[in-house]
Amino acid sequence: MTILNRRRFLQTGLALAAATQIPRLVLADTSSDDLDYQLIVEPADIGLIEGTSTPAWCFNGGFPAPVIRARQNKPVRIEVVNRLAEPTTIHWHGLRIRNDMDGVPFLCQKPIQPGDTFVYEFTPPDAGTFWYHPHMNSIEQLGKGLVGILIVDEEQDPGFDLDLALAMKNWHVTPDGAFTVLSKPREAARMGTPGRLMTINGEQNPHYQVPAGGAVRLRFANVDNTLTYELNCSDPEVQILAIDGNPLAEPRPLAGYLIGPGMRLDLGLMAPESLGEQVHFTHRDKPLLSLISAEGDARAQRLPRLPMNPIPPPDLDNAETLSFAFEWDASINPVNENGEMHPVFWTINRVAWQGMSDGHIPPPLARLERGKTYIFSLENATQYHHPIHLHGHTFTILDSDSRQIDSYQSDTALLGKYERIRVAFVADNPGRWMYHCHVVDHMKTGLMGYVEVV
Ligand SMILES: [Cu+2]
Repeated sequence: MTILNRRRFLQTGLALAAATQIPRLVLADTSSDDLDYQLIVEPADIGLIEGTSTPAWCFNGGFPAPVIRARQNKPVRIEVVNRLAEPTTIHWHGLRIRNDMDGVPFLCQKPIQPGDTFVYEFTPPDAGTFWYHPHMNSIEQLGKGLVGILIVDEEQDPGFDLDLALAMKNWHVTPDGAFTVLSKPREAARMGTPGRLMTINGEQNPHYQVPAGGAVRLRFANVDNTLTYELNCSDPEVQILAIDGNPLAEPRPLAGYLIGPGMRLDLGLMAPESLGEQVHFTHRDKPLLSLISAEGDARAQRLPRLPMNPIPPPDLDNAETLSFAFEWDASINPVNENGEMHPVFWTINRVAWQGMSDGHIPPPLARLERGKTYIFSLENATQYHHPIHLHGHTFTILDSDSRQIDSYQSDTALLGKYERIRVAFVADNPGRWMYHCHVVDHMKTGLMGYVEVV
């Protein structure tokens, strides 16, 4: 058995494992003090299906993208080099950082032009599982592979024996590895255009070795454009430790949890004691990945607990409620400056997002007073799921009109069919913050806007 040392895993672990297609033991990296990264955004041929090649767009020439590891309350500096033939920006999903580092073109920064570089520098206040992706031409840039996991390590190592980052993506490719159409209007008007090749870290149903009897942390991140995963596990003892980056006060059972696009789930489990025993994860009836108990260094006696993040508690007694209705309306199909029809299907409070450009930024959906608590009442007036994401803030999910929700903290609220969910947060981060559905087909056909904190 190969045991990679911690630093070597950070640099090569996932790429090496993907290339050799063998079961592997990967160790947690919680000791890194090298917090500077360079991300090169570039076209690269990758092998998703054996014997074929897919003309993807990648970070640093491969998939999965480098797992960025930052540390809570420590600055991190990431240089982005754009080697695409079109502009891009990078957004750090779920991080409560300064507005000018949030990576939204025109609203927060100028687009990074082909050949140009931009340095992002921020200090994450919260520990947990986050992710990064462009915020331009999202159907194509995310759909072709520009998605990566960002981990913010706790100030004190919680003490897992193994820590696995798991990027969930359903690729729009044929059996020959060629891309199919990433977005079809007919599908964009419904649940979004689904991919066909279900992968974890770019592999179909991978098998990972875990240290027998060890405490394992699994960081699932749904980096897909469209699909909501329904996650189940063969081990009934598996626990949800954190949702969307934020630890729970008490762990919860997994029980078919729904992970919408943009969302994350940290699970904890004790690996089986007997060598060779397997644990399986599925999406509905489809296999996602398996764990195999192997010899390894298992020191933890039980599942470690995670410290809560310092999210400011909402002041519900003095909160202002704002209502947002997410609706379907295909009657508006504006023509762009080139005379092309741009399909629009979705609206927020009857307004469809028309996009931004240099010198043209539409008005905000709401202006929020800095320091004040807001309750957003999110109403899904459609039969399709919408994972509604707010940038720059972490909200508390309060309740739903159609199911029991135990309150938790999140940046993305998954609205089910005709469901209304209320979320609350302190508008403490000044700037203009995107507020949109994370089904990329929906956000690109109207379901997007922003709020301004002043
Ligand atoms: Cu949506």
